[in-house]
Amino acid sequence: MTRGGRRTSGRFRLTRAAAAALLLGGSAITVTGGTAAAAGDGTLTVQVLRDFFGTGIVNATMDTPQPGMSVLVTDPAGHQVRGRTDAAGKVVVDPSAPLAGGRYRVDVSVPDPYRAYLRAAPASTEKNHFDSFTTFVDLRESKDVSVITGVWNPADHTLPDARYYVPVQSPAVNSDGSAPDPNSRALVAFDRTFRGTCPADSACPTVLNTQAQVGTTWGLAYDKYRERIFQSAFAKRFTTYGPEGGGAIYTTPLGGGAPQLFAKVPDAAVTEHGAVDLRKDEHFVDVPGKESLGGIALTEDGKTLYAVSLATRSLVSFDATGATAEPDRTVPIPAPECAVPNDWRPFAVAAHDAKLYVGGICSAESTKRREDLKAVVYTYDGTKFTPVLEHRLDYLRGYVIAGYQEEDTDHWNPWDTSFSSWDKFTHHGPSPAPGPGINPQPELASMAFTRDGSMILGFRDRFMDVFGSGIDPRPDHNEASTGMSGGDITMACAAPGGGYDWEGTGACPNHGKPETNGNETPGVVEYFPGDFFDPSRSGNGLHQESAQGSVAYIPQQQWAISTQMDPAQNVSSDGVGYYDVSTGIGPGQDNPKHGYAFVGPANSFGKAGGLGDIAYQAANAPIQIGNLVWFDGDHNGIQDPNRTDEVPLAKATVNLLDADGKKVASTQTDKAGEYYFGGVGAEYQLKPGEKYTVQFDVCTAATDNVPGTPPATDLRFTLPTAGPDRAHDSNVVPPATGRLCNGYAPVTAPAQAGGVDHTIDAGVYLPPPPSPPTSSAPPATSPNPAPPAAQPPAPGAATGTDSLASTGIPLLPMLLILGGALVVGGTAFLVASRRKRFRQE
Ligand SMILES: [Ca+2]
Ligand SMILES: [Ca+2]
Ligand SMILES: [Ca+2]
Ligand SMILES: [Ca+2]
Repeated sequence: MTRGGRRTSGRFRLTRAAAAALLLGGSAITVTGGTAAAAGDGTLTVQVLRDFFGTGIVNATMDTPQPGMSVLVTDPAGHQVRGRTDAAGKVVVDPSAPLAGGRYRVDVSVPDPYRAYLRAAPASTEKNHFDSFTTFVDLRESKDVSVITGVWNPADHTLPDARYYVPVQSPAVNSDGSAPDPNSRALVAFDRTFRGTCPADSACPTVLNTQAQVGTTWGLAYDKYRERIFQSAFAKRFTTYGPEGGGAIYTTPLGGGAPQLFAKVPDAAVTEHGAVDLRKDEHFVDVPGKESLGGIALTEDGKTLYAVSLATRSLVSFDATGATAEPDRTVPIPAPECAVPNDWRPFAVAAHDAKLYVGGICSAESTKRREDLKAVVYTYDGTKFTPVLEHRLDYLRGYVIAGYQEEDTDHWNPWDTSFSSWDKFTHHGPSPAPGPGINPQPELASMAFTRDGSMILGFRDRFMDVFGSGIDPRPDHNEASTGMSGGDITMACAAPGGGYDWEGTGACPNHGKPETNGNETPGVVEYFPGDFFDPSRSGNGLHQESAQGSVAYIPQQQWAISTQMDPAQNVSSDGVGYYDVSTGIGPGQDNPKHGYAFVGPANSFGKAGGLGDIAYQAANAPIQIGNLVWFDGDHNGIQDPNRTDEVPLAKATVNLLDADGKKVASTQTDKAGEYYFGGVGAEYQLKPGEKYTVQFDVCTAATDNVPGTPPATDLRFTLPTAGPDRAHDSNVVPPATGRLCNGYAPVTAPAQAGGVDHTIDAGVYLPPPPSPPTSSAPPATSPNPAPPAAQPPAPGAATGTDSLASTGIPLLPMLLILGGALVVGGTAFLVASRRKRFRQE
C-alpha cells in the first residue's frame, strides 16, 4: 500500500475517532440542532470524479462521477457534517447545515470497499484542476462554492501511444498441402491509429513471436511490471500447439527476445491434433472450447496470473513475479444453473478494480434447446465466486451472412459438433456445392470494462474453431469448406442501482436502427450496431455479426477494440474493429474508417476466426507529492478551518531535492497555497520509494492575506507533526539557524506506481516581537538554540543551490535537538514524530 493509501486510512481513523466522540456526547461534534445555521452561508457542493488521466486537470467528458466517497466538513469550532457522494459523485451541504463561521475545511476520503483500488488522484495548480483531498472553503456572504476532487485507480494508466497486442492463429498445413512458413507470426503489436488494410493503407503489425515458438494461442496478458507479455495455448482445429503443448503459458519479453515457457497447466490438453492429415484433423472436432486454455489475466498489482483451464473448468493461479511458476491453486469454477450442469463452459477471465471476473456460458450441448443458452459472469475474491450477471442467449441477432437467411444463422445455437449435423452446418442456400460453415455457438471469451464500470462482453463463435477452414472431417467426405464467424460484441451497462443491465434493458440503450445496424431484421437489439461488414458502403450489412470475441478498452480512449472478421474493405480477412463506447458506431460505418485488417486472405483462417485475445500496453502511473503552505495563525501546527488568521500563502518557493541534495524540480505555491511535484506530464518524475527533501523557502511568499502583512522573512515554521492527521499538519522541522523562513521536510516518495501523497505541508506563523530587539542572529524563534549539527545556508543566500547537508537529515538527531529546545510539548512532539516514522515503514 502506498503513502496515499495510508493517508486515507489516517483520515478514516480520524473519522472513527470523531464518531466515537459523538457517541460519547462529546461537545466537539454537533450534527443536529444546538448550533444555529451560519447565517448567510452559501451552498457547498463537493464532487468527486474518477480520473483517468493523472494530470490533475478535470476532463469533463471522460472523468466519471464517483459515488460512495466520504466527505467531512469541519467548522472552526469542530462541528462536523459528513456525507457520502451520490450517483452524481456529489455531496451538497446547504446553508442549514449545523456549521458556523462560513469558513470550513473539507476532507474527502476513500472508504471501503473502494479503498482496494481507488486513491487520491494527482492534483494541480493549473486552470480547471482537481482540488486536493483537503481543501478550505469560504461560504460567507451567501457565496456558493464547488470543490471537485479526483480519485483514480493507477492500474488504468496508459501512455498516449499505447499499442495493442493480439495472437494470430495459423493453419498447420497450407490449403495446397504444403508446410506453412514456421516463421509465420503468432503474436503481433500495432499502433492504435492504424486503419484500412495493411500494407496498402497502414503499416503492418510488428511481429513479436512465431508459430514455431508458441504455436496456436488465445489468452494474452500484458505485464507492465516486468515488461513482458503472457500468452497461452489454445485448441483450434487445423492448427498445432506450440512446443510445450496444450497447457503452456509463454512469456515474450517486450524489449525483444525469444519467448520462454512460464508455466504449464496440468491436464489441460488430452487430445492430439490429427496425426495422419492435419488438413482433416478429424479427431479434433469436439475439442475446441473443451480442452487447453481459455482466458488469462494478470491482477492489477501484477502479483498473480490466472488462467481458465477449459478441460477442468478451473481457475488456475500462478505467482506471476518470477520467470517461471508452478500452479499455485486450482479452483473449480462452480457451475451456475445450467439446464444440465455439465454444459457449464467457463472461458473468460479479467481483472478490474481489484476484482477478478470470470465468465462462461451454459452451452445447451446436452439439451440442444436454444433457450438453455445462458451467459454468466462471476466475481471471484480469492475464496468464493459470486454471480454478478446472468442473461439468456436465445435472442434474435443479425445474420452471419445476408445471403443465408435461416433460423440458425441469426441466433446463437446449442454447442454441436456431431457429424450427423454436418450437412446442416454446410448446406445453406440453393447451391448443391457445400456452402460456408455457419452455426454460431457462443463462448463468452473476453470482458472489458468502460469508465463507468460497464462490461463489454466478447463472444467468440466456437464453431469457427471446430469447422475452421479445411477439409470435411467426415469419413468419405473430402470437400474443402470454410467457416464464417458469427461472434458478437455486447454491452452490460453498469446499472444505476448496482449490478448490470443487458443492452436494450433498464438503463442500457439499444442503439440499433436500420440506418446504424446495416439493415438487420427489425427486432434485433444491439448496443454496438456497428458490428457489420459493408464492403460497398451501401448501408447494408453483408455480414451482420462480424465481431470475433476479443474485446479491450483503454480508459483514456473513446473507442473500444474488438477482433473482427473483414474489418476493412477486403473479404476473407481478419483484424480489429473500433467501436465508440457511447454510440456503438463501429467498423460497419464508413468502412474502413473504424477497422484495421492485417490477416488474410492467403494462408490464414479467412473468415473462420484466426485471432486471439487483445491486450494493450499498460504503463506504471507517475506518483505525486504536495501540497500546502499556510499561515498557522494560532501556532498550533494544524490546518484549521478558521481562515481569519489561518490563510494560504502564495508564491512560496518550493524546491524538490533528490537524495544527493540536488535540486530536481522547483515551483511556487498558487493562490490556494498549493504546490505539486510529479503527476502525468510533470517535467520531473519522482522515483518510487526514493528519498527526497522538499525545501520550503517561505521567504518569497506573498503575505497580503496575513494579518498585519508582515515581511515574509519574519515568518517562522510552526510546530511539526502536530495532531493525529498528517494531512492537516506541518512537515517542516523548524530550522534553528540560518534563514529561519527557509525549511526542509524529508520525504520518502510513495513506493508504488500511482501513489499520491498530498500531506507534505509547511505551516508558518509570526512570532511575537523579540525583547530586547536584536538585529542579528540568533533569531528570536529559537529560545535555546542548540549548536548546529550542520551549517545551513547563510542567511540571504540565493535559493536553489542548497544541499542536504543543511536540511537536518537524518531526521532523528534534529528531532532530538528540537525536542530539547521546545519549551512546551517536547515529549508529545517526540511521540508524534515517532508515530510518523512508524507509519512510514
Ligand atoms: Ca451484434
Ligand atoms: Ca449486428
Ligand atoms: Ca492552526
Ligand atoms: Ca502534512
